[in-house]
Amino acid sequence: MAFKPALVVVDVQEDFCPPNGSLAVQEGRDIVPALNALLSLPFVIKIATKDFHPQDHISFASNHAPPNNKPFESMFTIANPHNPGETQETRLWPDHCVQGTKGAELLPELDVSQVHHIVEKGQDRRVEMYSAFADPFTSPNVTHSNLAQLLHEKGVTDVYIAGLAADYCVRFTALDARKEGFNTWVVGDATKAVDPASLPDVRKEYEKVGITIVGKDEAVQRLKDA
Ligand code: VGL
Ligand code: ZN
Repeated sequence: MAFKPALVVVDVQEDFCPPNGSLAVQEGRDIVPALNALLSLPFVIKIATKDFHPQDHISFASNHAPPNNKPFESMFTIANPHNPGETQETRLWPDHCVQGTKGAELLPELDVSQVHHIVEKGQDRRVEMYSAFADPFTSPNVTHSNLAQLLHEKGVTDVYIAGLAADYCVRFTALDARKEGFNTWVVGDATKAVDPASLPDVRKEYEKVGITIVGKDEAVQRLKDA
């Protein structure tokens, strides 16, 4: 059986990390040593993703009218711009990862010299896009990145996913990797969650679709043995 593994490091950006991130995930910075260990390995392709929003992005609470514009709390129904009958209930956030700002930058301690491609996502102001592959709409899909193409072109069989945040962008990137047909592995101890209490449900979701959570040591060993 061929084993052609890819690594996708999701959204390891200043705005998702202490001490200054607007949407800081607790201990978000602490996963960098694990990520750098993964980045040192001979994956067929290593990709870093960036949440990369325009200032008028629909997911920013600041772009909505009160009273339903509380960051982290308010929900908003986004309609597919091509099909108002298809809707997505989504959470509103503080402004984050705005194109051209410090908050959108990858952490300087992340070993970007090992990264082959950077995939930017969330540029379309009209839709939320947690997944590094595509927005969540299907009838029709509104926008997608070149990630699926990059992975398929390289003949990738297995996708290892780590980074931020375990319950949002890592989760939806993993679900889409599985839908693309890849053996999908989430490196659990190289992620952190916005809401750690949600992780049992995320694990159940992974189990249902055949995504496996692995430890970083296990992932490192698999790559070394390959
Ligand atoms: C993310 C919330 C909003 C993430 C991105 O990278 O997990 N979370 N935008
Ligand atoms: Zn975002």
